[in-house]
Amino acid sequence: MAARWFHRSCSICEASCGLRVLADREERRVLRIEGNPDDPISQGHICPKATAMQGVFEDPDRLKKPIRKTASGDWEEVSWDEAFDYAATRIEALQEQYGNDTLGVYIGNPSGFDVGCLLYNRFILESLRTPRMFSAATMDHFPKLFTSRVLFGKGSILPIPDLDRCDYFLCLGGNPIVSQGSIMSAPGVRKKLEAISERGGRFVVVDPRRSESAKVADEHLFIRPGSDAYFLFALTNVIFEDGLVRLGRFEAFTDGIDKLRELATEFTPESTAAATGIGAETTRRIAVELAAHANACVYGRIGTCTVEFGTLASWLVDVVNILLGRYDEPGGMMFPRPATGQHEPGNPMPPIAIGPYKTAARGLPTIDGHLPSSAFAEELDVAAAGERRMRALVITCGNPVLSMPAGDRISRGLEGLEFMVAIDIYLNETTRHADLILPTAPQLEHENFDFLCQSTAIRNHVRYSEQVFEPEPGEKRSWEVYLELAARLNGADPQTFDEMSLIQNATRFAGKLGLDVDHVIAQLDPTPGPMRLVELQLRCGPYGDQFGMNPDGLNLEKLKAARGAIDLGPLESRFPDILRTEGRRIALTDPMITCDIPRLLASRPSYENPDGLRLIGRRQARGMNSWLHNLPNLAKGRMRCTLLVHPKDADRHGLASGDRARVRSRVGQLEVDVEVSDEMMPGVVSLPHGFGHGSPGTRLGVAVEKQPGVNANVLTDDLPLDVPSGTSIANGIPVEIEAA
Ligand SMILES: Nc1nc2c(c(=O)[nH]1)N[C@H]1C(S)=C(S)[C@@H](COP(=O)(O)OP(=O)(O)OC[C@H]3O[C@@H](n4cnc5c(=O)[nH]c(N)nc54)[C@H](O)[C@@H]3O)O[C@H]1N2
Ligand SMILES: Nc1nc2c(c(=O)[nH]1)N[C@H]1C(S)=C(S)[C@@H](COP(=O)(O)OP(=O)(O)OC[C@H]3O[C@@H](n4cnc5c(=O)[nH]c(N)nc54)[C@H](O)[C@@H]3O)O[C@H]1N2
Ligand code: SF4
Ligand SMILES: [Mo]
Repeated sequence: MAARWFHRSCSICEASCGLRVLADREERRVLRIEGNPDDPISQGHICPKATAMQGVFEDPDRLKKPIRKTASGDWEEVSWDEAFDYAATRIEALQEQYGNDTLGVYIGNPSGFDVGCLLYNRFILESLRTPRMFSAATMDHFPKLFTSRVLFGKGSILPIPDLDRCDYFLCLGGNPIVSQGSIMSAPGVRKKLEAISERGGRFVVVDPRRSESAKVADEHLFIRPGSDAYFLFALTNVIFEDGLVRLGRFEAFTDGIDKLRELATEFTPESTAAATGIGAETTRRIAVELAAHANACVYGRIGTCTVEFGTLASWLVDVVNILLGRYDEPGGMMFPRPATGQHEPGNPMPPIAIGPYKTAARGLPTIDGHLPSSAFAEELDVAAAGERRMRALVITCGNPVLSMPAGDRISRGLEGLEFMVAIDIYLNETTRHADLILPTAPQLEHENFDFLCQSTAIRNHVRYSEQVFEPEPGEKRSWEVYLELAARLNGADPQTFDEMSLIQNATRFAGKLGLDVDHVIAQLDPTPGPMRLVELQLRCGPYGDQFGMNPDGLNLEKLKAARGAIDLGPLESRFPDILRTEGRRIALTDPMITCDIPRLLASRPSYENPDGLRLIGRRQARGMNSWLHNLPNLAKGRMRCTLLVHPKDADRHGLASGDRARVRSRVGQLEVDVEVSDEMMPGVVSLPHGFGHGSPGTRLGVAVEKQPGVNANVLTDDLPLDVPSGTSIANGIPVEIEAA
């Protein structure tokens, strides 16, 4: 058969661009990958990382069969049957001996881009029977989930900038030009940002580095890392003092405004200027500009989350938008309507569960089921966690050695485990410590559905991804691995397990519409796997055909026939109907958040000290966290893992571009090449994360040769936390530098 075009999305980042892939199935060759010009959402946009879809598929280093570590430390291929048996037997034995929580689980970022992982991870989580659950979220957007959970009742009800209609975009701690947008799925984001100014609006970036986004903005303000909460509080203060509050519809269901006014009195533009580095006049002007623009939105990302006051900063983003009447209104921050029905009106959710499980070393509680990633290293460490330490671990789609705080301590800790399984496609810095690696088929070898970005997209849409190639003989898709491992742990048969879940889901979804469950199941494609669950949710969802009750509605057949996204229109107002709080009210000053204000006040002097250096991160256009450096196409070019230092700081420390610097934090040190750059705010240095690829025993030939770099997270202190949410602090780490 000749080659043909396949339509699917790029599942590397949140933009989820629509692609078309020219491939010869029989030859198992990709001939071309390009942006799908007919996709109504991404309109042909792609970035260099789209080639990773092919690169990963072809990478000779990618794992295809389960491998087990031998007594001599080598790897041997084993059958899936042996692999699942080995995993289940060891996990059960260790849990029997030490208790269920001796097993830890870590879920990494790529699992969010695979509908198989998303819809089947509950099988694994339930079967592993342990509360010791870690994920990349607490090194990422957890403060934002936390504030949405408190204010709106559900973590996934996230405010998304209505980028196409806003006339003022205040972006704090995000660099969408490089990240391609996060908690803001907006393929082709550069054009959308440029369009704001072109239509007479204003784009303002607040960032300790003159980032790629700052360079296309109308205005850039340097801010001292970690200090956004002071700046946002000062904006709040001006909004009250100048009488700019305009609650609009929210007045009817928002509580705590008077209390908020009182809380903001401590944070004037003058009293916060020394901490933020932003002059009082500028803060006042920004507040007035925000209020003067009819369609302003305030947006915060990584730089407002993984910082000392991540929860307060994320909350204050909510506060400012709400006070100015910019939530849930066209042109402001809006709330998507997923076609699979996650954000339809429903009963109130119980408050955030703090605990009951607590870590062994520090007694840190689970927060809505998540343990802080900063506790990961110490929970592996016998000196810190003692007898209750983790002795076994399941990691899926994650590389905590490079992505979590105190990476070198994690590496040592993993070495001490009695048993570790990694569900991963590479033998890398983390998985080399495993006893067993279970690979999953790469994206081109399975269908997909852009599930998560339905909650983050700037326009409502759905997109189906066609499978390009069959998995190779012996390869399994992620959902099959999850399901079969779970079944083995339960002594059950995977098919029965899967059918049970289908019936449960069908009962829930069909029940809401008053449909007969058997009738619904009979109409679904019987092929097992995540797509029949997607079909069920889609058809029962807000745009669905409701199994015949709404014949013009969506179903999987129509979605497949679209060969790209189906545009479901601009975001629309959804509040208060979708609130999942008690009485559908927003408690703006919930103590779960405001309890951290005294800490913010107490810390102010530490931000006012201009002498110390603080370290921040830096994402890169040709990488995705730690895992695309092994693709020749993306790894080529000069070494990217460099330390950016402002000329004044470089002078002070006797450093010039090309020199080696030693960087030291409370927990670690490393040596790295320096690049002197006035992009940096004085007093701030920047190092990208996700590098550090030279460890023995990995199988990442290209990464080690072309972009080895150093592991920035060796410097990330695992002790301090954003207290309410337990999120790690990856930005604003106090460091010292010297010539190496
Ligand atoms: N210092 C610092 N640290 C950070 C950050 C920062 O800004 N600064 N950012 C944080 C953020 S936002 C995130 S999301 C985390 C990411 O942290 P992680 O999710 O732990 O790390 P990744 O680098 O994304 O690693 C992804 C892993 O998944 C594997 N993988 C890729 N595709 C597949 C697949 O299809 N199937 C399977 N089974 N495995 C796959 C890769 O081989 C790799 O091992 O890092 C965090 N760490
Ligand atoms: N090419 C590429 N794209 C990616 C990724 C990648 O690794 N590479 N990773 C993906 C992932 S997992 C995520 S979560 C998203 C993240 O998406 P973004 O948050 O948009 O990406 P970052 O580049 O981390 O942007 C953070 C910005 O915050 C700034 N900053 C640091 N500290 C502070 C601070 O205290 N205050 C303020 N105001 N700013 C600060 C940094 O200088 C940086 O410019 O990107 C995703 N997209
Ligand atoms: S922007 Fe993201 S989704 Fe789009 S092609 Fe690049 S990596 Fe893929
Ligand atoms: Mo992330």
